[in-house]
Amino acid sequence: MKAKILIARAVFPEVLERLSQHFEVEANQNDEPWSAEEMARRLHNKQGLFSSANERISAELIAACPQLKVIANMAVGFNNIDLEAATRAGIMVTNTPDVLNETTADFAWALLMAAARRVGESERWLRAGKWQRWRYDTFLGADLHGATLGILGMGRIGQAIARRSRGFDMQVLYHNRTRLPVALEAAASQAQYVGKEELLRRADHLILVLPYSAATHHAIGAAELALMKPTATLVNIARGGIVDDAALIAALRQRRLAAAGLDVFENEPAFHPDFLQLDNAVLTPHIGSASVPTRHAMAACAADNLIVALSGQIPPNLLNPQILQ
Ligand code: 8YV
Repeated sequence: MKAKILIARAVFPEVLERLSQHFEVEANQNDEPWSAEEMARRLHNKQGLFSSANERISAELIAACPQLKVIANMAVGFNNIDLEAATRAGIMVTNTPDVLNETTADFAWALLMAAARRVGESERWLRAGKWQRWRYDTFLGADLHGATLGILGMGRIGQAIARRSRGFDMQVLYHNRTRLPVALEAAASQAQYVGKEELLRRADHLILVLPYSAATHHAIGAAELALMKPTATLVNIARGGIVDDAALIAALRQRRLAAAGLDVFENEPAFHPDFLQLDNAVLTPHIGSASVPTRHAMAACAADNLIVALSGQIPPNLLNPQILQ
């Protein structure tokens, strides 16, 4: 008898087809928003869940689904899942690391360049028909080449971002929970480990790539923003909640910070409306991993994890191996 799975969100047709060969599937190809109750009702007789990072998999939901064995999250981040509750319930949880490193690093650079060189703002101005004549001081921005790049959170995506800085002759500083081995620092464009305060003070451009947890909530708030250079650019491609958005809006409005490139927001997609008033913020709707090959790779990776785990084997990207003991 085939195991039963729930796919919480719309997926590529080939993923649905592949999963249907292995499982009895309840899908959501219309991408309907489900309340927590609806999710619990649909999941309670299922052994597997294919989720995105947008579904809250709480301890209550887990308790309401005693047959659940595997949660395969199609994201590298898994702060949407109560991992401890899943582990206590003996549920395997998997994510999709590595396949998105390079694409997400590319996008961090896209946001950094757009924010520092005022691409969004100048394009809106051009489209509004305001380009009448050249002026020496039109849309002057900050240079990237030769500048100091700060990276907060130096995991695999952070290192991929650092590698790209070579072409811009940048000095790379980073802060992380733990210092990288020297060989990895060398590969990451000779990145230099510094304390968080020093990073904030010295970076000409700062990119946030750390995972979200209670410990990193508002890691960048008013006090941290006050340490940054007024000419600096801040980029967040990690998670909403790492930055105190109200404090960032105040800093951008008062030009205590030159610019920001933001792909993630507190309470997204219902982000703080005041961002829309800020010309010096480049805003994108959480698309860091959204290239055609990478989204296909992420979906295939999550499907692999689910198929392997429900066949009784250890899936490649198991986040809670302690449940195997
Ligand atoms: C996902 C992400 O697209 O992988 C992550 O952690 O933030 C993105 O790549 C998004 O979370 C949807 O699952």
